[in-house]
Amino acid sequence: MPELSPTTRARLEQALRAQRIETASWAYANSGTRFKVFAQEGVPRDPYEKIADAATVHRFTGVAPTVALHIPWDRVDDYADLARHAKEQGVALGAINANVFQDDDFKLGSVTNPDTAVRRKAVAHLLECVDVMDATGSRDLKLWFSDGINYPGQDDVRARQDRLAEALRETYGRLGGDQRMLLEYKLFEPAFYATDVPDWGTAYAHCLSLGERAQVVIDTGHHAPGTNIEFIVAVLLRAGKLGGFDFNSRFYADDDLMVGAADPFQLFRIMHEIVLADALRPEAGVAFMLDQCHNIEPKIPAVIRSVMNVQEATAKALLVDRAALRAAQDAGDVLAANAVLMDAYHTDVRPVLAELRADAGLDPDPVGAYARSGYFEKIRAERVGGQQAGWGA
Ligand code: RM4
Ligand code: MN
Repeated sequence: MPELSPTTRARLEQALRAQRIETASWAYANSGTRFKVFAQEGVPRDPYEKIADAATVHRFTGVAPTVALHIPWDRVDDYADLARHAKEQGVALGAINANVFQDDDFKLGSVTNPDTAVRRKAVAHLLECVDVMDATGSRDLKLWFSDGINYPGQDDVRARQDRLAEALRETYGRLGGDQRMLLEYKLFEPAFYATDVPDWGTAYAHCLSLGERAQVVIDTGHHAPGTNIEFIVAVLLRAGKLGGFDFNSRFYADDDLMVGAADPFQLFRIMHEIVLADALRPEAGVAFMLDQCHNIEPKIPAVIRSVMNVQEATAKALLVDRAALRAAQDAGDVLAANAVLMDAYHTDVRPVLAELRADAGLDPDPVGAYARSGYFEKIRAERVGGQQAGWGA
């Protein structure tokens, strides 16, 4: 890597120290495909143990101080106690993810179901999630709906949008203080013909009519192949409607693989838009969350690796020479402008990231440090008996 100027190094250091990446409780649990869940040793048996694993990731990376919960997977009797446990472990509870996709009643939809009683049940769950947020001190309610239809004519598409709008409005009205609603979209699956929130445009339209604290969340795995996700990032940032990301990578569908594994260049292009809009700062309100499942690889080191992948893409985006880029763009110099971006992308930022970690009192090699720490041996020995956590599909 070429020697960085002291100003560039300082800029990198400041931005990367401030960056926050939220991990997901379900990433530490057993997961799989509809064909098989391969259980792993040492997997948490309850939300308390998931939080301990998330705290371990934070201990080695220094930039993952919150963990998202999924309700009911992480249901406990006393959420304030869970928040206290998190604090003791050195982390805090992050976004609360609602789950209205695993109940028989929701076969034909949750908040868009034609049956009023089912819709009430779905909304009651969303409101329960806001109660959880009150107890945990979480800022964000993250909503993903599996709702949709499999066959043309199965239900009235516009009526379903009306029902969705009504449910969102009631839930939005229940938010207090600085709590936010993050609405996620997904092209297809489990609904195959028409999903009720299939794309950023639909999510954006609902958020726009709800108000300021309703924002769109981009799950990077939820698009058609070839979708220009960074364009969506730029448009939502411009509109002040980008609430956050669910990061992961995909080769084919919603693969939920480690972020930056399938397409690190795409992750760089996304982070470039973030840096251009000065939206990396936590105050900008863009939540950087991981939404991944580690089906065949060991989970904790996979989450550590994912956090590092986001940091690497961010560091490269921070290295883009913005003055040179602007000059080339203004001059209409297509090749020079593209070269500025590619120069940054091709820079090996791993050495500087290792240095910055060492400066911050961390081990420069988080994956190695985790392996040497004995944490896995400890949880493997301790977590025997009981029921391993899983996502219960
Ligand atoms: C969904 C969506 C949600 C996540 C669940 C596990 O596809 O991405 O964000 O909570 O999966
Ligand atoms: Mn997601």
